[in-house]
Amino acid sequence: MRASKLAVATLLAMGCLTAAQAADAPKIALRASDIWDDDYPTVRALKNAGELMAQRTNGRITLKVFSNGSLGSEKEVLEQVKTGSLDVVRVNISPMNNICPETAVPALPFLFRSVEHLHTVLDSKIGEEILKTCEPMGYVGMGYYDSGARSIYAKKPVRNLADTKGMKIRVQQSDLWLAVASAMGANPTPMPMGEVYTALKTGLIDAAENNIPSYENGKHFEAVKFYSMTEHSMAPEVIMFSKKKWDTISAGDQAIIKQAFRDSIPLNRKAWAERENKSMQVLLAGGVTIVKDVDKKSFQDAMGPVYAKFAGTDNMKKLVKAIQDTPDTMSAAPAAKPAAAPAKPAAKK
Ligand code: GTR
Repeated sequence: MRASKLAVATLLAMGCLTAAQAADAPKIALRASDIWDDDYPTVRALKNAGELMAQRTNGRITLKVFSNGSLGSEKEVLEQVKTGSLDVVRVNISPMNNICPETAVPALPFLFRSVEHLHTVLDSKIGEEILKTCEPMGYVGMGYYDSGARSIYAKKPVRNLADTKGMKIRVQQSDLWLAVASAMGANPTPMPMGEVYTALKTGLIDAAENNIPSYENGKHFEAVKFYSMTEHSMAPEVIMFSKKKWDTISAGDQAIIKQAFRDSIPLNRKAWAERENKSMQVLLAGGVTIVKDVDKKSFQDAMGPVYAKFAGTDNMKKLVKAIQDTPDTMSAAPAAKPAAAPAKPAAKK
């Protein structure tokens, strides 16, 4: 199929294609997976990326998004992306932790100081460097989407470290998360997101931890009614492209695809902020108690072993320090004085 004159002109202007390449450019029909429904901010953003690709190539490159986990759990679809039977996944960064260890860094407890700090780091070369470490494992990182801060929800309020002692808590399928929950004195049970609702309902687990929209959209609030603002991690979402597929795509088309994902990030961030508010209203109307008087320091002080184990190598230490030294906003970056890094990493939403 031939690209339209406009699309060709855009590609040529972007320096992506030679005229000969543009005339012969192949049709590319990509497939992506997400566990959430069509209204969720990650899915809306993936669809936006697809629209941008299609617009910019006059429909030559398309992206079909399979929502609602119809292609499998995050661990399963990551496997499909590795073998090349699926092109793109949007997952939380945590299921990547055991695949490429540097991805544990942005999931580390109490690392980011604010949403602005998180965005500044992810948009910087640190964010890019972390994604790059996944390429040898078969995943080309397209960028990050928002996921807010994760907090603990249970049948009872959690106000300090003593409250999580012995608690059976669901964690994501990542060694980092086993360590985080163990450092809280809890008994971690790793399982895919799709099994958490039933596990809470049947009492297989006492608690789980996630951001507000996941607690709401997963209907977990119907099973356990106390959401305690531990805000212990801001593990972001990631978009991963199959390296196997990527290597079959021309450099020009790669640039168009990556740019489309990048350009979908603002929509995601806006939709995320709105969704957090909307989900909070649903929770309050659903009888949830939001526990705000949480002694976060008691949790933060317990995370030493997690940092020792997951940020122990020179490279990981360097990444953690670079993140702590990153100012909250880019406009603060040129200041001669480096951002005051907290003695211990602190998370505040
Ligand atoms: C959510 C994330 C999902 C999934 C889930 C989990 O915040 O959006 O992709 O990773 O957490 O805890 O499994």
